[in-house]
Amino acid sequence: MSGRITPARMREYLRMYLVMGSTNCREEPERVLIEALAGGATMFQFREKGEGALRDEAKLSLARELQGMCRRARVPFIVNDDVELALELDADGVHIGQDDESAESVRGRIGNRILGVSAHTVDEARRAIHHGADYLGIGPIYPTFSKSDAKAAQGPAILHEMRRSGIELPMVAIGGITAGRAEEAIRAGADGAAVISAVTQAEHVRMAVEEIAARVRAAVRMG
Ligand code: TZP
Ligand code: MG
Repeated sequence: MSGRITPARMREYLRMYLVMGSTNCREEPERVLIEALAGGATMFQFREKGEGALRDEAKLSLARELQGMCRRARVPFIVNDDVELALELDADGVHIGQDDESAESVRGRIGNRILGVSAHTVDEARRAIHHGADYLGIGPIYPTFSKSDAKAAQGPAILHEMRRSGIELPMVAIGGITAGRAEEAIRAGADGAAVISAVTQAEHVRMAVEEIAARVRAAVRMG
């Protein structure tokens, strides 16, 4: 990529952002991702975390596999909190939380790759922007079972608050997002939905992605 991603392109990539690792999946993660890409996932985050998560060679090998699928679908492949892995794979970007390496330092290491930062308050959002974030992950918006150390759900009001406070960077809502809740998150100010369980635990992954993407796009058009 030459130069930083534009906010307009970033917003499009955030519409239906699938986040997952092997521990989130009921079947092989490769199968889940194939179906999700067929359903129109617009970006993918490899988040290999929690009990039973793969490490070292096994993690690298799964990451490579999933990255290849994303490349073929022309969907950006983002690595959660592992700059070394992202650089080794030449990934499209990195996502970090507030307890990870600082945004400033990660930006210095990844050049123009996409940088996503989780933020829970307006102050955290401002700092992330100052340090070079391309998008913000805001949540948990609703209660979640997919993150063991998740903070309390803040509801869609936090998205409103960010926008009211002048935060204009592309924002994705995360935490308990389902097709039924996607519209509310977009109306509150998010540009897209980041989803783990509503996709990975779905009976029909492709249909789940299609439905969330359609609801998000309808809400974006109405906004
Ligand atoms: N960050 C905030 S909530 C969350 C992360 C990674 C988990 C989202 O998972 P789900 O299953 O979509 O609630
Ligand atoms: Mg993290």
